[in-house]
Amino acid sequence: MKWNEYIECMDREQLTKLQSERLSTMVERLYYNVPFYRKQFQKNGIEPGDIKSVDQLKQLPFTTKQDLRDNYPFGLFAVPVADVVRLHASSGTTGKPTVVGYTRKDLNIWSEVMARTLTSAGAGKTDVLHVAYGYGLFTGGLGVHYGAEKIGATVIPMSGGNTQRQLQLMQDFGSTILACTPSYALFLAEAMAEAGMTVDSFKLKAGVFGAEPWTEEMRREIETKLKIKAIDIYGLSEVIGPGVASECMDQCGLHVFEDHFIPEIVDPKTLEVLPYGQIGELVFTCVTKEALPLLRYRTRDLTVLNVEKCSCGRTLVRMKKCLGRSDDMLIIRGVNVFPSQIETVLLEMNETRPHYLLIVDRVNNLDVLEVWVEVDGQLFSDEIRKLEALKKKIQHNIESVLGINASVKLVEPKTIERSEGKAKRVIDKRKLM
Ligand code: DLL
Repeated sequence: MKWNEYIECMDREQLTKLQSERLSTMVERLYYNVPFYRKQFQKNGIEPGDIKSVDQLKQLPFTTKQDLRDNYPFGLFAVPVADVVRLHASSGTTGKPTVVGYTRKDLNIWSEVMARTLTSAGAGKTDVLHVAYGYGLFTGGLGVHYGAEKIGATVIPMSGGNTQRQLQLMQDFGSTILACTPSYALFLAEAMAEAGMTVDSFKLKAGVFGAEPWTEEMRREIETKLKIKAIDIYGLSEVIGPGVASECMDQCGLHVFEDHFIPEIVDPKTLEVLPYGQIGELVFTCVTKEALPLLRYRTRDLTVLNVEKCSCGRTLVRMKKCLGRSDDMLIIRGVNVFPSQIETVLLEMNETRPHYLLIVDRVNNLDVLEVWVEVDGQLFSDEIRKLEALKKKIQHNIESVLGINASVKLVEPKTIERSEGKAKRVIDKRKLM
């Protein structure tokens, strides 16, 4: 089943034409409405009206997370804030979050692409959709929610946490589709077994999992343990949230909703555009959004595009499961974490030395973060109470800035290995790629 067969199976020539028309209008809008882009266009000698086709995308400037940060909070909006009906936010590279805005029309686009996503995972009007993605500034919960309502499914807005209650309601309400991060899906499966519940007492048939990298092995494990079809869904706040690309039931790549978000693959070092089939950094240009239509936004996600028609009949280009990142962002329990954010927290406290190490692991299918920090040797000869207090303070500050729970280990000077080149700040034991 397809939600929008006309678009999803469109002849590519016709699709390119549609993209070109939309891009051309968008460039003109940005020229007049966003000073940041106007300046860039002028610098590159681009006049409104110059861009007429997607082939000219490469003439346009890139946009990065840093640009969003420099224009925090609303500087890149292309409409007055009064026309924005919703804000969401995700982690920035340091203290300030990345803020994204939606007009009413943007929310409609979002529901449309999420309706396509859920339909391609086999969901429909008769399904009961259990949403365990977080509701709030994170785009996961509300993004799935609106798409699910659009297709007429029965939505359970659970949000995260309280695993026992999640399982109980899933069982009582006869949920058929589960929406959460893949690691939480595995955690639920395990909790189910521990609670003595059998998977056959549930009605689950599929899950839409994303927001963090996961492997084919994890997919197999989820599918076996929960007896469902596990569908990979991809998105990022800056582009719209979930609903940028989604697998179909054939599970051979994620269809990019490129009538709204035009993808390119570039070499992350030279920024040169790479042909289909080559691995590189995924870049998106939004051609229909009103509030925050970014041009050539560098996602930092590494993948490959495949333009061959899918066995499901869709002609939309497919991206491979994400293969890694071209920066150091980690995703811990669905939260985007940059090592630099933790560094800022530590340095601002002025009570530790500038040497730290982040150790990320997965225990019982849940991510855990341990932060090792060097402190003055003197502290170790002081009362243990002082050490404990400092540990708690660091933990608290990390939690209040990043919203994640880290366990902190204070260590003596020189415990953390020094490197001659780039400092190694992260040990990720999860093997997600
Ligand atoms: O994670 C949006 C989302 C919510 C997607 C729910 C899917 C489901 P952000 O918090 O802005 O948005 O994080 C975006 O998460 O650049 C990727 O690095 C990573 N990511 C998202 N989906 C996947 C996926 C949401 N399916 C960042 N596989 C992106 C691997 C993913 N990584």
